Amino acid sequence: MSNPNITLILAGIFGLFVRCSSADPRSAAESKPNIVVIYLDDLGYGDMSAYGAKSLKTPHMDRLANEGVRFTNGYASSATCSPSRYALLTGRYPWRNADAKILPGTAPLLIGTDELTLPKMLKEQGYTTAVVGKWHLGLGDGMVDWNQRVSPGPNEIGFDYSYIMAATQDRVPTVYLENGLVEGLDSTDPILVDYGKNFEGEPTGKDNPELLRIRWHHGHNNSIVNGIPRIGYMKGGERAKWVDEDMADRFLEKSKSFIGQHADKPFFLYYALQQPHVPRTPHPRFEGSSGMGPRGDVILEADWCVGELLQTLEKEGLLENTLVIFTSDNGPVLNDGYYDDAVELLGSHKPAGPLRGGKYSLFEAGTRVPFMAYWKGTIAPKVSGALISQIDLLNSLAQLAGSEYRSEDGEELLDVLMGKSDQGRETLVLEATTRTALRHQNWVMIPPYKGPTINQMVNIELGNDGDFQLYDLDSDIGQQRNLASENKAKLQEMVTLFVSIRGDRYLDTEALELK
Ligand code: NG6
Ligand code: CA
Repeated sequence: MSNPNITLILAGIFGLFVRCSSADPRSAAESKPNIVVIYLDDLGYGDMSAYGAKSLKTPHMDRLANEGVRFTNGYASSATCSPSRYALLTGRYPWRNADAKILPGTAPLLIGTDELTLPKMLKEQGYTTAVVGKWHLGLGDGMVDWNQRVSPGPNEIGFDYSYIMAATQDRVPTVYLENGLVEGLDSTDPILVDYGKNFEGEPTGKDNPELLRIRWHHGHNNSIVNGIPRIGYMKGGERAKWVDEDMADRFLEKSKSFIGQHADKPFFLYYALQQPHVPRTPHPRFEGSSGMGPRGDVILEADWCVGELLQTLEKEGLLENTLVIFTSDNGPVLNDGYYDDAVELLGSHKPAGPLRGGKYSLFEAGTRVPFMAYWKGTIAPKVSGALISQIDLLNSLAQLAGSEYRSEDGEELLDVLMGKSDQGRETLVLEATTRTALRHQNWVMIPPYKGPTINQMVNIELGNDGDFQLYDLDSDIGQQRNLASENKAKLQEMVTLFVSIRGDRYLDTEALELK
């Protein structure tokens, strides 16, 4: 054995052996389940039949709910979109980031390229990662030239593949970006975007009502694209503009092909559907399908998309090796700025179910949303009352993927997600448009907030009150009985806990002093 060549060869063979065994991150990764997060936009707690809707039938979403774990205390971290998405991807409370508010289409990327993210964590564990759908987390540095590659964006915070709309369906630019490049861009017709002022000679929703096929109710009166007035001004990019009615099919197609291309290795797909956010533009196949107008129709369209996605997983033989999580970024709203009959044709449907409030609200309907975990053959059907937030997904999925990364605010709730434990969170800070409240066990405390009690435009109770509010959700899920003056001891306990989490910045504000 003194021959140095033989020693080298043996060392090489031994090295190969070690690499092929459990130390090889690739082979370890290959046994990991795929992860799909299906994220709806403004779907309410009561919008699915599995959560009690009677006049909407959502069989595909229901399949996830009825054959998986259906959470009754599952929360988005905020009652609006960008903050919830920020928390979903970083595991951090959005109120820690002062910029985590509803973003214009020109906002810079909200997540630092050096921050820990869900896709980054999974990528390190051997996953191929993709986001398809609504982004709304800002792009670039705030001075984006839409005619060049837009960066940093999803690809710079951990996604191998991205196919997104930059902000929302009601905000410009109304184009898709694939890996940072506007799809279908014609260099002779460059895209210009401005949220401050219009481009000379361009029609607007405000001044050109004759060009509109959907009328605006509040806001949404800037540039007109496809006969729909939007938020923000845009010029150029004619060929690249999306067709609103095709958006659902487009996102589905991209998701399916990503799955098809990565069926043999672990993947993470963040499928962020645009429904039922405004403007509600169902494909003609779904027009009139709900009898509830466009809002109901796009929920049925989204349900169909979920069915198609599941069928793709099934066809690829992946259903038994894929954890599917389904949830929504915030609660429901009917009139969110367009005349689309959402209020008029609602009938007896209750988008928030038994909950009070809606999108933008600190009451429960703002953040408590449908939340399900489905994994054929691994997760047994169950209804779980455990308290869980989207903020916990990063840490819980890190447990699943074998990563040691943990975010600051998330908890490790893999067993809860898998239906093996009912020990969810004890405490959760709720957020709505930068206001915060506290849920602890079955109690909710909302500190005093000035400001309107109702947003008259959307007709939603915001949760504001000059006094403290305290609710016992066990006996009063609809938050009808404020127990703050009756149960001072519990109120004090909740305020103390709230301040211990939110820091002492509220301690010296008059509003938070107990009366
Ligand atoms: C609001 C818009 C609303 C919606 C929301 C964002 C107006 C008057 N209202 O400012 O229509 O776009 O922002 O929704 O412009 S979210 O789900 O993306 O948070
Ligand atoms: Ca939303």
